[in-house]
Amino acid sequence: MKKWLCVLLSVLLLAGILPARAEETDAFNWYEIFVYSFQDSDGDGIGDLNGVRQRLDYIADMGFDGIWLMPIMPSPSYHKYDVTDYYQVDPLYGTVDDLKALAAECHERGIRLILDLVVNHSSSQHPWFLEAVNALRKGDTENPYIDYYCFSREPGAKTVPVSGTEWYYEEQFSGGGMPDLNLASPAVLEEIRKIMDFWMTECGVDGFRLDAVTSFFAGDIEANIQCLHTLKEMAEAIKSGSYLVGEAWTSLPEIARYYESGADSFFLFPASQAEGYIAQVFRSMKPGTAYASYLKQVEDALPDKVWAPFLSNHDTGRTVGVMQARSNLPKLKFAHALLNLMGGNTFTYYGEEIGMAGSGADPNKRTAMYWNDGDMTQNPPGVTKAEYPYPSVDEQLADPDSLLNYIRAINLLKKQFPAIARGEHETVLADKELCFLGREWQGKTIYIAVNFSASDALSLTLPEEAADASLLGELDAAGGACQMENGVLTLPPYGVAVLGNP
Ligand SMILES: [Ca+2]
Ligand SMILES: [Ca+2]
Repeated sequence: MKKWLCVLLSVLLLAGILPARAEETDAFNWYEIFVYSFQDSDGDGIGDLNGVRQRLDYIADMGFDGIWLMPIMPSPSYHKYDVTDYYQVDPLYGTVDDLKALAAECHERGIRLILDLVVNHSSSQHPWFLEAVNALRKGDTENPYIDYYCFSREPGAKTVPVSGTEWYYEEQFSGGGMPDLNLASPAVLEEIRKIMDFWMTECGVDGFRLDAVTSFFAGDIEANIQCLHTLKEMAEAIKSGSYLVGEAWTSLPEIARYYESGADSFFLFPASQAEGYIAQVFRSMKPGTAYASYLKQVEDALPDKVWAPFLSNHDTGRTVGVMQARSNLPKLKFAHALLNLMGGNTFTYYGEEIGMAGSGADPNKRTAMYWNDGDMTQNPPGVTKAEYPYPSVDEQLADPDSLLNYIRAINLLKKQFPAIARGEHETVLADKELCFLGREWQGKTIYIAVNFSASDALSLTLPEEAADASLLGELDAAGGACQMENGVLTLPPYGVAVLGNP
């Protein structure tokens, strides 16, 4: 670049006219996609990578700035959490070139793209495993692939016999088709490094969602943390600013320990599902106090960390059921607001933005995206129930009061005020049905006021530190509007106000 242009750009950056590079690549509104059920591009009825690419304008317009694709590598299963080739795209979904094109078009829209990386186990059809088993059957215990898996001569609680031998192999996830990889093996770690290098360097992806990290070394959290530390170092050496988010399906104190690995984020499981923070807030007699208390617990456990809250994912019941909100649109909207106002990197599972239902058997949680009655994929095998309590994407796009447009407004508000996602949290006031929260970021504080009442407007005199703040944005889940008069803020039922000095 010409020197004068560098100087000009630096001046513009300093003057705040151009966004800083770090902000450009930062993403906090993530969207989880099950490719099979999202969008078909070639008429076979099954979603594919080119289908995702066709929907990028929709995803970007919704204010999502990150995409997590559930597994796309070749696999004998419909869910693809058992990989047979770590360097290919399953032909059902397309090709490696399709993935490259998708990554490039994501980046054109300022969207980061991460892939599901499943390395706790492979498929039992993976050539590594086939060769290892073959060698054991021949009595060739020197074969290097034997060390890729956890073989032993002793049966255990999570072992499967290797037929025709006296050996067993470890398998944390039942069924006989997903042997656990030996992550203590330097050769396996080097394989994982090469796999990450391929997808990030060759294909342009920005990082990975790491599946099942608590099972890496089952029951040994220290070993899991060490392994994740190694993976993060590898990822960072391949691509500076890579993003790794781990699936540690466990308690808050254990999740806090996992951050010692240096991996960027871990999903905040305690916020999700029927017993999680958000659902508990709705059950509480003092929802304002309860919400502030959960936020403080998270902040105290994970200081300066980027947590990754979500309401539902492909393994859990969908939010509309969890919140019992099939005929309570304001409640469903407000649940999504409370999730997003937690800060960090929020993950929204596809279809949540239109209130899709799904519970029970896994396939029922992974049904076809409801774009409109004429434009849907087929459902994955095993679906016994596909329910859509709320209208299609196309109908909700046209309705300013829809759930979809409410979630879009949340995402855009967060992009407008990064302090919501990135700021340091402070509870200024927490009352039975009111919260007044501060978020300090880059030397400025914004305030978030929340009315937890489903039926009543509530007023509060702005606390002293926020006395000069003006209303910058709002979210009204139940209709109505926020009002500011003589330092008194009035919030409609389920109302959220963002205040500060512009
Ligand atoms: Ca297709
Ligand atoms: Ca394991």
